[in-house]
Amino acid sequence: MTSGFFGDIKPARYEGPDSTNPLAYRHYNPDEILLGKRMEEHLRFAIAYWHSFTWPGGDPFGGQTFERPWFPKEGSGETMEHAKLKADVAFEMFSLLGAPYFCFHDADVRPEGDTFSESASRLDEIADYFATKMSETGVKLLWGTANLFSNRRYMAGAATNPDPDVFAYAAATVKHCIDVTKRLNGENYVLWGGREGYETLLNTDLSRELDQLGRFLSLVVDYKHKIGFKGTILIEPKPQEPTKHQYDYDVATVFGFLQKYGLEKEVKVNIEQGHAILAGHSFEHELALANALGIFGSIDMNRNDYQSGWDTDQFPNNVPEMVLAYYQVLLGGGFKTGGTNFDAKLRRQSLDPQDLLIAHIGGMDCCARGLKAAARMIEDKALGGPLDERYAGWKSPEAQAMLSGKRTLEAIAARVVTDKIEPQPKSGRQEYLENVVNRYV
Ligand code: XUL
Ligand code: CO
Repeated sequence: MTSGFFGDIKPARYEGPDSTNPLAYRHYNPDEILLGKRMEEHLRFAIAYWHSFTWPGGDPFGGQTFERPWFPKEGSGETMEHAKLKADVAFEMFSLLGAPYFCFHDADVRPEGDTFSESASRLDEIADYFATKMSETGVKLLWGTANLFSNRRYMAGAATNPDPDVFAYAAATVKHCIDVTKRLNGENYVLWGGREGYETLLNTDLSRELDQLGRFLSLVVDYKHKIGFKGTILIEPKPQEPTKHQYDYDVATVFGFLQKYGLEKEVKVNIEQGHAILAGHSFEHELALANALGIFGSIDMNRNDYQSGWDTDQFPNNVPEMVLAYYQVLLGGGFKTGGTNFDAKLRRQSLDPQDLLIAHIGGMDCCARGLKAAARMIEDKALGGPLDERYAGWKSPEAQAMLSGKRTLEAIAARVVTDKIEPQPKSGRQEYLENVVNRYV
């Protein structure tokens, strides 16, 4: 028995590029093999619970636009019955889409209780409900996380709050959410530092707050090992929203932070497309940097409006950009425990149940197109060949000796004189390479 929310819509199938069926895949073909691996295993799609099932369609100028049978009537609170109906519909959607994973915050899935213990026991009850649905449908948990930003207790931060009681409450919350994530065989645990930042130095001790955040993360890592949680701990960088100065601004900032607290081998990053752009980078820059630093974990896939400068969390639809993103994912060896989580929501006028399906199907298809093109570029060494050529000079024994520390500055200087070295500039061939990429898109 289904909830009936999606009417008689049938599961989305791959129908090939010529299909005009809005509820079919034109590119996402889970069983298609790319670089020796099934497409489903490359992409590891996950659905974000919060945007599709919890967010009511509000914006700063207006409230709820979506009417969902699991939303409480105006003036009344969410009950566990609402939360279970929401779970029923969520799992129906995962199955209709053939999405292998989902992700959730504690606050998305259960009504907040009057006390910490009441909130925790409600989450446990929903986790049991999830466990049954997960075994019925085969849908798995990509990651769990705690919402440490919406409740007013976190307005001045969670781990970085001036009040140690808030630090303790947040620690207890994360401990419980990791327990639940482990119980549901989650493959990662995410920490997005929603309010871990500040508005003004007039009331902020920045150095103390960084130490608090470092301690908090160390506690989380220690606990993970203590309970034998095999998943990856992921930090999700984001600049300037909601606080003016976020401590986890971008990949480079997060790496510096991890190194300072000795955690760079323990924690990886979950990189979100829109957050990368807000930080003044491209998505592929953030991915390439995380690969270079050895901290790449997972991605939140979406897009922002390039004019508004907000984190609008739209569904991705720019294939040329996605090719370059998946190219970096593949170069790094692909996802291990991570995956492609749609941290994306409908526009608030998209009221219909099928809008939810169409949005995800379109996003999954764009990812599949990006991945297919990226895989062909790797097979053909379309960019790898020219790149090898560009750096080929470094293969010479003298160049290797400079790089490995076998030459002093004086020795290098002497050789420039004796060998009469006068470097000859070579073309970077950017336009040629851009044209090469366009052949694959
Ligand atoms: C906020 C954001 C979060 C995290 C999880 O911008 O991306 O939804 O992904 O807390
Ligand atoms: Co995100």
